[in-house]
Amino acid sequence: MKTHDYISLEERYGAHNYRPLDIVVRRAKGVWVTDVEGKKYLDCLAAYSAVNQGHCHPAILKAFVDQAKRVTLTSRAFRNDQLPQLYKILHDLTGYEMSLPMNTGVEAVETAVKAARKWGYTVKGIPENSAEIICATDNFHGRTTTAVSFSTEAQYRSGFGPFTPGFPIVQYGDAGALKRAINANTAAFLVEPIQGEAGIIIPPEGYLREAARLCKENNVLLIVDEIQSGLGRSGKLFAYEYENIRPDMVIIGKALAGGFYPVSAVLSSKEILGVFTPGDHGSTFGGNPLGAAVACAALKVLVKEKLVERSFTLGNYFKAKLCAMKGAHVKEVRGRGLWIGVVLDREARPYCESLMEEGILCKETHDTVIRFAPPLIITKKEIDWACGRVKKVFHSLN
Ligand code: IF1
Repeated sequence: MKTHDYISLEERYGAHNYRPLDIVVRRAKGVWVTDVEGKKYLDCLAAYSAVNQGHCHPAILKAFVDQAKRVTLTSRAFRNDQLPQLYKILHDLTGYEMSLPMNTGVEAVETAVKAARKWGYTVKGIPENSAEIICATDNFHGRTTTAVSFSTEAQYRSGFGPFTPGFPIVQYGDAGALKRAINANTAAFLVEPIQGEAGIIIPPEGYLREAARLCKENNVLLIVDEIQSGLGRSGKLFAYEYENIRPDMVIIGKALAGGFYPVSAVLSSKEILGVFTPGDHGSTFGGNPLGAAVACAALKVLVKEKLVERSFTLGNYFKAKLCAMKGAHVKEVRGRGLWIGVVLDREARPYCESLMEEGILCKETHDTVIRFAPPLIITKKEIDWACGRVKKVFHSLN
């Protein structure tokens, strides 16, 4: 079968909730992806940061295969020998006392929401059914009905109501707005330290620090969604480190299992995660031995290959080279680490299509932003190669 055969099958039998670029991937290794025609591409999306360690990383692959041969799923009705090791690695790496494993990112978001609400009722003393969790404009926390209940993007909500109540919205980046929204029923503030889907938006300097201070002052939990920004993408282990804060809860996912498996988690303290008692919350697959073994291996790769440091250094290098291409339609280049948004004064989709023709895979966000977020194992030489192609595309579309 050729590219168009796969596409027509997919269009005929699959729901149309995506409009992908017309490349059909057959295999991938490291930063390189090969389509069914045998053409090679440099991946500058890294599955929205789920493959920070690079595609099919050999060490993670080995852990995956070895564990798959032993035991894959026990359910949480029984214990398994991999999950405790994941707990320990997460604790040692992040300093958080405890964690709670889930599968997809949005499930971990839901977990954090439930923990914050229950903490609000049982610890803070908020009257029943009136806890509020403040969220920010232009947030992206996933696609469940609760997550879209606090979205401000019309398309993500339209047709999906009624919505879950209890999520007031404040302007992202405006600490004064947060201050005004906090009241006696506020259990938490949920925020992305850098907004990915909104277009790689870095909040004003001091915003997160002030938010953390306001939360502390008012006995409100600060929940940071690091599902996309975390685990090295921003050039730090967590993007919140840029403001030297310590959130009460951190939500991680995506790169936690290096793209092999959906593994997410909420990191927090004994006090906060201690609100859950047996039966309160759970998941058939959350904390399964296959996912836990893969996540352990993926975190070890992150440390061993110094991917956080690589992201910081190579991100600055890549960003500087892209900055030098500012011109007629390229208005701004922003980002942290290997997470870079190139802002155009027109539609980014044709640029992504031309880049694909040139062998570079990336994805537009919010119409006018091209995002570059390659696996963190990318080399300087590969960045140079990519920049040559990007320059050519920018010139040809001028
Ligand atoms: C899609 C975006 C990226 C996330 C943050 C939670 C989740 C995500 C900060 C939910 C997921 C996704 C999902 C994916 C596209 C992707 C995305 F453009 F939509 F925003 F990465 F930029 N918090 N992000 O970024 O995690 O449940 O999906 O595991 O197609 O919806 P999930």
